[in-house]
Amino acid sequence: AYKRDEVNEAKKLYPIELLKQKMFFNAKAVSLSDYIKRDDKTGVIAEIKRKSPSEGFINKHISVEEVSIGYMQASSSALSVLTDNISFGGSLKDLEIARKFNYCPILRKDFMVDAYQVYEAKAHGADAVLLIASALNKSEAEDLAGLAHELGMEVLLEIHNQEELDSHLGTYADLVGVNSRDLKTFSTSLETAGSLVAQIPDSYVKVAESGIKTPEDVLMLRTAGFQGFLIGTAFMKSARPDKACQKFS
Ligand code: IGP
Repeated sequence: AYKRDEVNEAKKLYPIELLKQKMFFNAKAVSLSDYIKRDDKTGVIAEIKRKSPSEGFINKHISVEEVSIGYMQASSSALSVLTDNISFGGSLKDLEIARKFNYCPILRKDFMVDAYQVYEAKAHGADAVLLIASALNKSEAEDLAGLAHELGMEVLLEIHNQEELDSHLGTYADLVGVNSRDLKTFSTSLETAGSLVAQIPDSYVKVAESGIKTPEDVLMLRTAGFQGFLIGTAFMKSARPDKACQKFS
């Protein structure tokens, strides 16, 4: 619910007309699904996340510039930047810094509930947005996805179970992410992801999200049918997230 208030505040301070004048608004986006499929990349979407509801503070001392560049030097396919401040300690500033220093697809990771946030994502340099099935009904998800596409961005639709897959499939997503973390209990189970991936049509790029700790996990998930691997905590817990990311390349 705090998202709605946050968005309404932001709209007053920075109306869409102003967002449209920002430099990145008219920049051409880079395709997240293409980069995930490239064979000179690892398929890893490397995440910048300072804290989380399940872990508390993960890493207070990062430089977004250094970490993002290091992630991409480790042959990652893309970056994911948390922009939610209250739960994850991120900001649109983080997104912009990652953008300025990298030519690669960048996912804006936040709880998207309003078209305004899609404009915001584009204006601060994102190439793709995350839409969470559990937070949006199908028609809301379709509206936001339609706008993202209009602005040249791709859409990663996040699901956690069969019901969400059934109710939201057909939403104009480019990628479908299976989140192994149960957002109610915060526990992760990679088996959940493995059993759901077979149900996702091949027209979508399939991304495994959360709880991935080792290169062996990635191999297991790739064998199950995933092409992309969204990894945050396993990298950010390290004093050198970029070095931790290199172990996956
Ligand atoms: C990364 P992990 O377990 O590697 O830190 O997970 C990513 O999947 C997680 O941050 C995430 C997330 C989300 C965060 C997935 N979906 C939705 C906030 C909102």
